[in-house]
Amino acid sequence: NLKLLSDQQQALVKMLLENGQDHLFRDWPAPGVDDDSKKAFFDQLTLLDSSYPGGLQSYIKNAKRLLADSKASKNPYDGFTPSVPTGETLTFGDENFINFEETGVREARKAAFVLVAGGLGERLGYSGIKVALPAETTTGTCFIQHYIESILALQEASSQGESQTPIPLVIMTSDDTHGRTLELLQSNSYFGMQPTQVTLLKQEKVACLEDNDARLALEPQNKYKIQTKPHGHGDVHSLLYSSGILKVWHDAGLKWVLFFQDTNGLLFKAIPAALGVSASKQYHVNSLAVPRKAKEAIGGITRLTHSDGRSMVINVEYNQLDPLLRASGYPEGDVNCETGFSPFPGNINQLILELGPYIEELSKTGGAIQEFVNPKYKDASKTSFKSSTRLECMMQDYPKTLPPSARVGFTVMETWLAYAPVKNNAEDAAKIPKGNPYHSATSGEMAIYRANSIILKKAGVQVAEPVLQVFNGQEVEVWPRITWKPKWGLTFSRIKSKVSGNNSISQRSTLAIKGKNIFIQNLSLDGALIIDAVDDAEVNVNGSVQNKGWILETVDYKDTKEPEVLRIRGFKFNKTEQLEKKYSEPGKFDLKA
Ligand code: UGB
Repeated sequence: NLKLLSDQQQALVKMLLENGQDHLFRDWPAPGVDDDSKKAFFDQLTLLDSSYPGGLQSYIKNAKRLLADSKASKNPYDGFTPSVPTGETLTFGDENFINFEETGVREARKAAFVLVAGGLGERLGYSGIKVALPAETTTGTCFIQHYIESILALQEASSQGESQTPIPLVIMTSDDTHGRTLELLQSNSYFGMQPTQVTLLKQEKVACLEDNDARLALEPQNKYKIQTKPHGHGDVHSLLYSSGILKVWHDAGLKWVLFFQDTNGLLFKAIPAALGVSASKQYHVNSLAVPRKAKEAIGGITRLTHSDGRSMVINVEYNQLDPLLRASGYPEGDVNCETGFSPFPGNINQLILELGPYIEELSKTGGAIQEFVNPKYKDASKTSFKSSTRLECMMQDYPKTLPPSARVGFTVMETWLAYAPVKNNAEDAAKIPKGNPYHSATSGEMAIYRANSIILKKAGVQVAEPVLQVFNGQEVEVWPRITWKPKWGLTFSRIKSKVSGNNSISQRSTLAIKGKNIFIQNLSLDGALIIDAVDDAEVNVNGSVQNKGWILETVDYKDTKEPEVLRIRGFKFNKTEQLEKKYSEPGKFDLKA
């Protein structure tokens, strides 16, 4: 049979046989039978081999080592002592914050963005891809549109009047998300980006393992197919490296790579300042973080110091942080300190890497990230698994291989400003104890209104206090439904420059600002106001707007008559009455209500 194979495939088979994988070929019929299936099998092997740094041989070797460590209950943090790291803590709107924002905007012309969007979001249980989900339903803007418009706004602001250089965006997809992501972009003209500005890199799954000897697992009903599962968001590093795009960016003079996740509608409010911190502190790695309640299900940024002298600032996943602390002289584990928060800031998986040192590191590692394995054993003997397992890796583990000379820092931002992901379905979110973040579509949308309201308050607008309401069993603050396009309010100083005089917004109001040069001057809003304008139109808004507005109504997540995007958030807007103005021509206009 081997004669039918290419040299590369022959070498692969030989390697597999030498590495304890003969079971893969054991039940094969004679040559001439099932040849198409056999060919497909070799194609799959070739793909698995080429998409893992070091190939399948490395995968099997790493798996054997990690499975042996797991069987021996070896703690990956053995020898490490955790301590609270020091980093930059920012307060929105103060002078320091504004300075960092301005630096960040200038640096953005040397930035590239990488969105990891290969995850299906099992916890959320939404039937579509997560980036297609509306971040808020006042305008219906989906996450990917919001992200792209934010990057375009940064691109414009950073060009400072000169011709704009496109900021590149890479989106990591997977088989689960690739087709639908591409289609969403194409059918919406890339939401205003040039198609060449966007690169989709698809991560491949990795082979499943059926036992402690790292034997690759076959599909139960198909002996010509290896079972595969996602390897995790850590794949982004090897994909970027092998695609060659990092070198292209470096040659083009770029300096920063910003990684972000699929459903955080607040993130870009934190990006300019965080990039400013990276540039000012010359951080090779800057992780964005938020204050974190002890035991909250997000990783904690921790300094780990090894008895051999090694030291690193790294994310420790929440399920490992508590046991690590207990084993290291903190008998109570992960507990809140006098601030009411854990002293270990919460990782929001937003990383800013300096491109030069990043490429240097990846050329040593090929982008391989320290992995872990999490087998579900049948019993305490740990000799067999309930179901097959696989190796996994996380993008935030990148600093683990860095030399001690690397400048690894972090930036803590207020949660209301920076972090409101949509990860949990309604039922699970409702079980989260009050006071802890729900991380649901409900809380994610309400967080956007809260952030925008707080920002406008800080800019001098009288914004009514929120009311508490329960949707899908989750109690949330309901602020006026204020939204704006990123090009209107990219940074606090830009927002302040657009707001003047005496302005007030009542709690039941809706305000959607869809244009760039819309100036809010002496507006009293009690109802709904929607303003759209082309970039060359300058609109001055004043007067009193009073109408029935958009009424917030509850939706039961079990009510299948309602669309899924509304059911998962538990509310919808009854658009009863609004003042809606659209300015499609350039010029100077007064909107006098
Ligand atoms: N993702 C991929 O692109 N590929 C994959 O194979 C898997 C995921 P989850 P997770 O912000 O609260 C992370 O599933 O992994 C993308 C951090 O590890 O939403 O449970 C996926 O599309 C944790 O430290 O999160 O937890 C999504 O965009 C904490 O910070 C992203 O990766 C936590 O996020 C994250 O995937 C958090």
